[in-house]
Amino acid sequence: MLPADLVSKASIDVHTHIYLPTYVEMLRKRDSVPRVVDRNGQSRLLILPGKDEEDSPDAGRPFGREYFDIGGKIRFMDNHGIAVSVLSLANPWVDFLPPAEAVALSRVFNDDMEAVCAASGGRLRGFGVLPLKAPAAAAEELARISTLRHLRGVIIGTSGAGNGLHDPALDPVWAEAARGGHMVFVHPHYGLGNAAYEGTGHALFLALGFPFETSAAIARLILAGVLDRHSKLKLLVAHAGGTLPYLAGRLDSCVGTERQVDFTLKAAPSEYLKRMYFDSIGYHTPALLALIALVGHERIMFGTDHPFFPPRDATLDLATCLWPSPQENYAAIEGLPAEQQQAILNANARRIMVL
Ligand code: 5CU
Repeated sequence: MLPADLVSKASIDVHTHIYLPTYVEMLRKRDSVPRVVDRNGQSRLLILPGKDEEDSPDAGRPFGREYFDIGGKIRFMDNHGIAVSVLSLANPWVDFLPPAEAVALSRVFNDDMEAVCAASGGRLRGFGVLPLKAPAAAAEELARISTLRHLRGVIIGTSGAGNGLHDPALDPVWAEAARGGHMVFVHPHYGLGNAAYEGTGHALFLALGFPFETSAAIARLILAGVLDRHSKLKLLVAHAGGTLPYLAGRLDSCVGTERQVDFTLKAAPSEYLKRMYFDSIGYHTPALLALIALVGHERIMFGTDHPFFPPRDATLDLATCLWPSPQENYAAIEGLPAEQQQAILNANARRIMVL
């Protein structure tokens, strides 16, 4: 249960990241992406695919305290009206590590996340991470996570064991997630269609590549029958469902008329989307209206994506200023009826994430 003073009106943020100190230590020791490097007196974070090939001192982005400082996270929450955050390790989690290392470090990061949340006076809960390249060990770790009192499920990327979320090798993970009622937060990292974004910095990779990646991964998971085999699986889909709320009808139509492949699904693809959960990170009321029209407002929970998308103005004090990106997300929610706003900002997360 949340402390009574946190229950009322303030928001609950289910999409907010941190690089835990042990994770940063690992990134600093690496000599290929993902890594943290010191250049021209500044730490820079290189996580996205291809950043090692960028021959520029400006590759990646400035790596400030906002990426790893828990005190800063709490101050950000206070400044932006957030009572409780469900914290997740930021991408690329343990996806890039060899399986044995991923297994060992997942345990370390999950224990660290539990400790950080336990010490937060009720302000933080967390998602764990899974070594998906070792599916049997990942299922075991998921079962162990349910013994960590402040964790509420796991965050995963779209690569799975290396072949996507539609890979049958992941069935032990889905089975344990469904059995234990663990929320699985599906988040992009790799981008899709990246060759088309050359020369646009991070802008189109994040604006288009991220949501395309999520959309394709979730669509393939549905078409592979994962939700027919594991009907109790709880999935939280990042960034307001990517493009799926807009394309759901087209997805149903194209799958329904396909002649070369018989998907033998029990329902139309959009019916499975209606069983999933979504954050509210759409930056635009019409995007949220499309999501609500598809799944109802009861399945949508507020998110900020902090500490990504900091203000551009380098003279601002990030610890005290208002960040435009969460403000844009609040503004999009303000375009909805009052009762839906309250549900998305607070009540849905309390119910769905058992806070
Ligand atoms: O700006 C970015 O690169 C990112 C990222 O890597 N992960 C995320 O969740 N949001 C933005």
